[in-house]
Order: sequence, then C-alpha cells, then structure tokens
Amino acid sequence: MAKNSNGNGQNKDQDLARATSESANYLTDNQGHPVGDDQNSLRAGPRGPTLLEDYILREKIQHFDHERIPERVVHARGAAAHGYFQVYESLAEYTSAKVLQDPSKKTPVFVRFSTVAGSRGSADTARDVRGFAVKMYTEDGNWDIVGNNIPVFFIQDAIKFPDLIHAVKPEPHNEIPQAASAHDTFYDFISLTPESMHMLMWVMSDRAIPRSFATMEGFGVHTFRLINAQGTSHFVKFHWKPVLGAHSLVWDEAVKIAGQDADFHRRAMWESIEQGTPFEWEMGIQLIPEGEESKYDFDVLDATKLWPEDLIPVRIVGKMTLDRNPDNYFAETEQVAFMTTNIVPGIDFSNDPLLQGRNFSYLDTQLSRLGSPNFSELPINRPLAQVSNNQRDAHMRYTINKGRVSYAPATLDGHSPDETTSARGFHSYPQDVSGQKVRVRSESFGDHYGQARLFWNSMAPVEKEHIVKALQFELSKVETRDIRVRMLGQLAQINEVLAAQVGLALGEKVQTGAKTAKPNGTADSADEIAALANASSPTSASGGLERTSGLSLEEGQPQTAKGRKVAILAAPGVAAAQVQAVQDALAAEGAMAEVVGPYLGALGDSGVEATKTFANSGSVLFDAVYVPGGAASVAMLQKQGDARKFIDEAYKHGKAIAASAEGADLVMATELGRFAQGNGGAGALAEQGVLLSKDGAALARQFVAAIAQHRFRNR
Ligand code: HDE
Repeated sequence: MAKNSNGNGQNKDQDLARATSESANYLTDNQGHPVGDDQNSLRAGPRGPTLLEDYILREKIQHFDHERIPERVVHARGAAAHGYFQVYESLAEYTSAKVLQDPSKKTPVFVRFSTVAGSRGSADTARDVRGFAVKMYTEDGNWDIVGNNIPVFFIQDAIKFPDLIHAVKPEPHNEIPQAASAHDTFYDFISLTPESMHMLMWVMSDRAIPRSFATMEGFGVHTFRLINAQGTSHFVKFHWKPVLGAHSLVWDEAVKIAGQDADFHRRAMWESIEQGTPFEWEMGIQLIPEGEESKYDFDVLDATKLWPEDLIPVRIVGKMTLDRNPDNYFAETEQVAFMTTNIVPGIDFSNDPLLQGRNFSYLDTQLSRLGSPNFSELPINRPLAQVSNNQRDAHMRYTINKGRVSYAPATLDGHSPDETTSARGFHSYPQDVSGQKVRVRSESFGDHYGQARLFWNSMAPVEKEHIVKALQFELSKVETRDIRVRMLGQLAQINEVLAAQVGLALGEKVQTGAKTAKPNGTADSADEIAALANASSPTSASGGLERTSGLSLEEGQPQTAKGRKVAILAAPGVAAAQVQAVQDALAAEGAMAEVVGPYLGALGDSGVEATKTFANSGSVLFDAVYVPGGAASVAMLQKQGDARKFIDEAYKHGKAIAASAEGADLVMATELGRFAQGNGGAGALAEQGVLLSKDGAALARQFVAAIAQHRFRNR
C-alpha cells in the first residue's frame, strides 16, 4: 500500500485522532465499558420483550440512527486525497504568503473533487462541472482554493446562486432528473440568463465529462490578489494544470460508465494512489498588476470571463502531488469544510461580487452541515498552524482552554493571545473604495457573448461537434417548446451554425440574424435579447482575440501513456510471453494493464490470470485494447460476442487497438475486418491506431506510442 510522503510525514495533528481496530483488546461501548455480548439484546426470558435497561442496545442503535449529516447542498458527491504542495521558486516578488516562498518546503494538502448537481450517491461521469477544492495546511493557517474544473461561472452575482441551483437540481415536484442538467427548469433559467452562455459552452463541451480527476484542469475562477512585503498588489488567477494533460471521455462512454461503474473516477484515484502512482498538477498563475486591469475589454471582477492565455500567459510556479488516500471517508472527505475565506497573509480577495457572496456562504453552510462553529476542530479541518484566541464553548467543544481569561484586553493571569504586530498578521489590501449604495451590475460586466464565442472559435472541429451533440441531447429533453426556441435564440448569438445544427435535432429552423438578451439581468423577449446582442461584437470581451490557446483539449496536451489503462483480451491458450511483453512495455511507461477473460483466475494452463471478465467489465472502462496471440485463445474469443463487441466499441471511441500474431484474427472478425477489406488492408487500420503485427516487441512500442496519442479522431 502506498504510504504518504507529504512534507511532514503524516499530518501528526490529525494522526492523534486516527483509530485502528487492530490495536483494540476488546469490544467496548462508547463509554469504554467492555461488552460481553454484542449479538443478543437483553430480554425478559429467551422469547420475551426487550428491556429498556439494555444500554448497550440503545447506545448502538441510537448512534446508528444519528449517523447521517445533511449532504452538501451542492457538490454532494466527492472523493478526496491527501498530498503536498511545493513551490518551484520563491514568489516573494509578488506575495509574502509563506507557502509560496521556499521551494524546499512541502505543505500538506487535502483535495476534494466533486460533481455539483447530483446527490451523494449519484454517478461520477454525469455531465457536470467538477469541484476542485484544495486545502493547504500552511504555517500561517489554512489556505483553501475552492475551485472548479471550468475557469468561469454561470452567474456574475451571488444573489442568483440559489436560483441557478434550484433550476439545475432535480425538479421539486418529482425529484427528476438526478445529476442532469437536461431538463426544463435548468434551460428555462439559462435561456433567460445571458450571462451564463459562456459557462454553458464549457459545460456542453468535453470538459464536463473528464476522463479522470488526474486529467482535469483546476481553476480558482475568481480574481484574487497577491500582495508582497512592500504592499504591492497584483490581480491573480490560479490554475492547476494536470501533469498527464487534460483529457475527457466521449459522451457514449460517460453514459455507459455510469452504469458499469458509477464510482469510476473515485475508484481510479483510489487505485492509482494505492498502487503508488500519485496524481499530480502544476500550479499556474496569471498576473495583472493592480492599476492595469482597466486596459482589458473584460472586467477582472466578472467571474463569467477568463483571461485569455494568449493575452496573459500562465506562469507555472509549483506542483501539487496527491499520494495518500483518506483512512475514513466520513471523517475526512465528508467532514472537510472548505471556505473561500480561508486565505493567508500575502493573498487577498478582489471585489468580484460572486466571491464576496461565497465568503458568506461557506462558513454558513458548515454550521448547518457540521452543526457547530467547532467544526474547525475536526481533525481534517484543524489548521497545523497554532490556533489561539478567545473564542469559547459551543456544541462539541473539543479544546480544553485553561485559565481565567477569555477576553481582551486583559491583565489577569493566563494567556490572552495578542494581535501580532509584525508584518506576519493579515492585512487587507488598502484599496480606495467609495460610492453610492446601489443595486446595479457594472456596465463593464455587460458583454455576455464575446467569450462564449471565443470558446467556440477555439475548439477543434471534433470538439465543436461534441458541443452540438451535447446541446441536441440536452435541449431535446426539454419538454417546453418555448424554452427550446429561446435557447436557440441565445445560441444564435454565439454562432449561427451552432444554433442551426442544434435546431435540426429539435425540428426547428433557426432564423439567422435573429438577435435575441439585455446586459444586466434577464432577457425574456426576442427584442431584449436583440438589444443585448448588438452590444457584443465578434471579438468583444476577449482582448480582440478570435481564438486563444489553452481552451481546446485537442491541442498542446502532453503525449504520454502514463496513467492509461489497457485491457488485454485473453482466454485459455493465450501466449503468455506476449502478455508479459506488453505488460512490461506498458509498466515502463506508467500505464496499467488488466487481463479480461471469459472467467476470473487462471486461464487454463497458460500461466495467465484474468482479473476482469467480459461480464463484469467493458471497453468503456479502458483506454486501449490488446489482443495477444495463442491460437486456442483467439479461436475462443472469436466465438465470444462480448470480445468482438469490446473491440468494435473501443474503435468507435477512438482508442488504440493492437493485436499480435493470431490476435489479428479476432480484430479481423469484427467490423474492423470489413473496414480493412474495403480500404486496402492493415495499412488503413494502422493509420487509425489499429496495429496488427507478428513482431511482438515492435508492436508493443508502437502500441505505447499510439496510446500516448489518446484518441484517434480520424475514424
Ligand atoms: Fe460553491 N458552495 N458556491 N462554488 N463550491 C459549496 O459549501 C456557493 C461557486 C465549490 O468539496 C457549498 O461546503 C455560492 C463557484 C466547490 O467540500 C456552499 C456560490 C465555485 C464546492 C457553496 C458558489 C464553487 C462548493 C456547499 C455563488 C468555483 C465543494 C457545501 C456565490 C470557483 C467544496 C459547502 C467541497 C461548495 C456556495 C459558487 C466551487 C453552499 C453561494 C463560483 C468546489 O457553501
């Protein structure tokens, strides 16, 4: 089992709270009383009623009755891991934050990934935004970057958040649908909320169905400030760039995986860490010096806008490694409490109205979820930095504060911690602020389509096709025609081809040139939408860029087979040496392989064992397929419909396929055989990442290279 390597060994403070059943000598109740019989309740006679006196029964049942706490109102389904963060070089030029100074220092972290809309028991691969919440236990207290895997948000102002979430969650009358945005109330809200169009494009793109947590980017979303020791401020956006590159599933896979393995993402992270392969991201920052923010045609306070990377490059500044699984899901992953207000000296907020609202919400929600202001004393939430103040009492107080003094100023005995006079103390950036009290949206937040277009234009053709198909799927599930039509009006403002293509699946003709929204709020008539759209030019709110790097998943991703999972299809008689050769080649590149056979365990006397079967797995759970030779094995697989389907489906999903020696016969027995015959044989297949060869060693090399390309979109 992988042991952690986080900077300070295991988090010692938290370790005090860890309990193992192995070290217990005997069973007790919660008061430490030894229990003599845990199988039978106390009753009056063997067949008589149970006695109230049975404190052991009552305590056990009562504790059970109260086991559940409210699930998170959003981001209920999550999985988390421990690890550490290390900065590459000191960022003292920009910030005095201790965690960003010393490259030799490892700061412990706990990171929770989540979906947003689904309940705790929903499936991992639902189309949704993913939460990417990082808690760093720094020497100056906890720093939480409570981000997502999408760099922008649906709304500009926190006051609309309850509406957004009510709209996307299952509808209130029948609690349908679970973990899905494809329903009337969501699109009713979205079609009336032009500011959500940019985010909608992301959520309809491949970003919303990630292959793995390890292949997701993370974003702080809001603009924060970095403040250095001299008090100079830079606006900053935080990024997490996956070391493996950003990769996604295709929709058909996502849907099937939800049925085959609803825990697909959490299982992959758990297994990878258990096997000693950590999940890694580099931290990136984009900076704009305070005072220079107005030179852009988007407002840095507007969370529906990103900073195009071609305009403001991302500088890579550090690395985060997740290498230790939690010991207990509830105590750690469920009870962890992230809060946007957890920032450290050297970092500060901006006036982003969404962030300002979040700064209220996260403490508030923990009070309801965890039940007491003492949630910060739970081991997973407790800072490693010292905590000393005059706050006292409340439900479930854990600390025993000694002495008479719980106030300041004080002269009486005991310890009354004083504010630090050194620069170490947290000081807000002394920004000039003045103005009338108003409920308005700044005009600089008024462009809602420019960056939606930037995103669309930056997509590769196959990604555009996926967005169209996602919208066709989603909107065709909307029962109310008016809502569908209004959505088409919105899409037409982004791109008329997009709107027309989506319209086809809805049986609607999109009127090109039909303008449809108003800047600060809702737009419920075509005229209002028209007025708004006119204010948005093709390159507005995008620094004049029509497209920018950093958005498409089809460009600039590292070519690596690391972390990929390969199915080796085998039956009795399989050529064990070929299996071994490909397993070695894959392991050398950090890829994993599993043998899928007709049944579990030893495959005849081949010396090869199957760890998965055609009945309990499927091609969607793997990134590539290998068919080793062995005449008897291949002959048996050829008769097996599941084996042929495995290959056909892997082909359909663009995955690398390789077959050595007789293994090629299985491939040729599928649809691919017919394709090869009609298109000039094995050469045509090879171009599409289907490799057939007798030379096992050469094949293994080519196969690894093909896996590193991730998907063959030319099929
Ligand atoms: Fe959250 N959000 N949010 N959110 N959010 C919560 O806090 C909220 C927003 C995000 O793994 C809740 O502890 C408001 C943006 C993540 O435990 C709650 C607004 C972003 C997580 C809450 C937003 C996020 C949450 C529910 C609009 C990306 C999961 C449980 C102003 C930057 C953290 C909880 C975890 C969770 C409120 C918008 C990310 C209710 C009011 C934007 C990753 O407090």
